[in-house]
Amino acid sequence: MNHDSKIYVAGHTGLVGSAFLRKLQESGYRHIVTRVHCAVDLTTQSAVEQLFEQERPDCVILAAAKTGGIWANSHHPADFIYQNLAIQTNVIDQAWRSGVKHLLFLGSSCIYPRDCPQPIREEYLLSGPLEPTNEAYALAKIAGLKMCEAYNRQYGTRYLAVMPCNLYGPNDNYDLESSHVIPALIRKFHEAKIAKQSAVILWGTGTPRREFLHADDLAAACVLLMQQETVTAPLINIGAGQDLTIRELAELVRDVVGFKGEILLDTSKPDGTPQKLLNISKMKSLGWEPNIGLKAGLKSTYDEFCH
Ligand code: GFB
Repeated sequence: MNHDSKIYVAGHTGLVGSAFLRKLQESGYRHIVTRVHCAVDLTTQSAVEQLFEQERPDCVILAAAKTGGIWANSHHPADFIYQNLAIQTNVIDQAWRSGVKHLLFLGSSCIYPRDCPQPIREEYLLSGPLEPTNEAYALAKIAGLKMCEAYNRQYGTRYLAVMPCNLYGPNDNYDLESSHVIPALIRKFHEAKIAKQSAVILWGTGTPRREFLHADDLAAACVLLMQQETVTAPLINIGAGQDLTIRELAELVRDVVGFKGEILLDTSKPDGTPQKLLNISKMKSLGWEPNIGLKAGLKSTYDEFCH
């Protein structure tokens, strides 16, 4: 990938895709192609075919996906498996058909078995059962990774599949039913502060551990990967290198927002997987490391939420 490459960023309005746009523009990439969802429905094969015929990109960043937090995943598994399989199948296959050599597919750390050893190495893929709350989404993402591997093997493409830990940052989804935990907590603590409530309710036991990376750190890692053509093994973990409990996260968000009340637990809500800390030594061996600490990242994300 060079500065003259035509790069199609699928999903550019979301948390991850918008971070890619910022990073690519700041790094001097001039030919970026995007389409809003209402212009091209990526679940429709003919629409994707037409887009590739019109634009003929050199590289593709596949950040378009049906995503959501624990509640959305466990209540809408059909949407998660169908939409993700359709989007990625259409985009990956059409990329190959139109001669795209470089593609980067965004997966998720939930592809790994629920109870695998920590920190999770890439080799642990398919070594045990998945976490039930997000099995449908995880299976779609595993299929996307396997599709990249298969096209590389059969057609000599260089399609990479990165597996990030939980992400946060600008342009996240703040809907309390479908969001991930960080945007949910920012919103809950903010609204509780404004309404002078005495407590905020946290789902689950607060004991699960999660690893959080700012979307800008993810985009920087991925652009580096796309530039380093020596990397050919498609599966690569990208994470912060450390995790914390949901209770500790809630205390951090409470402090950032400036809420003075209590944190209560709703243990009727699911915890999900107990821990999913990624081993990021492959990515670090390329000279990358995360730059945005969790507290600083939460502060800037809260500022963006307020404006
Ligand atoms: O971020 P989250 O929804 O997703 O939840 P997962 C992380 C943890 O935070 C869970 C707890 O243990 C939740 O029970 N939590 C506490 C809350 N309060 C809240 C709240 O108000 N909202 C939310 N959403 N959670 C998703 C997967 O798993 O993460 C996807 O379902 C994907 O497949 C994604 O991998 C990154 O980390 O549990």
